[in-house]
Amino acid sequence: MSFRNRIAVGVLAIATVISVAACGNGTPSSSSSSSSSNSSSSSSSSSSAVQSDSAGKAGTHLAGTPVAIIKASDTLQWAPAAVTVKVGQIVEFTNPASNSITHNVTIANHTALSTTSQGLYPGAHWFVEFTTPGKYPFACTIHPGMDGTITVTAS
Ligand SMILES: [Cu+2]
Repeated sequence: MSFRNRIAVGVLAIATVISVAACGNGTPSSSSSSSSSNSSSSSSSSSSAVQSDSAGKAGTHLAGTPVAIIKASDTLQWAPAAVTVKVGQIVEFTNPASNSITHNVTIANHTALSTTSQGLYPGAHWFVEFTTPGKYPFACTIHPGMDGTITVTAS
């Protein structure tokens, strides 16, 4: 009688361990596979340091070849100050290494597309790609009057 009870308890205990182990194996493996795909996608975006908002994306590197290059000058101007590109095309801001003044690229109303506090130092590049047509005024906020406009047309 007590021997049978022990067997029953033993079987029950084993069954419980198996079901807990199976459940324990299933949950972490599925969550780790989803979290690893999450971390790989977030690490790839953070390694290229791409910022974005509803109007487009920007960063120190963007995949693709720029179709327009806007240079900052030590005479506190952008050259050219006005460019027209299509949706999906890349605009490059550059401050040639031969310059001595640090500027910044501030896209009006689009903090996410603007340079970080590091600015556009001599030798730096800043790439912007718009996904929404429109007129995008930009400026170097360090130097009043150093501004321009990017016009983005539909592709
Ligand atoms: Cu400037």
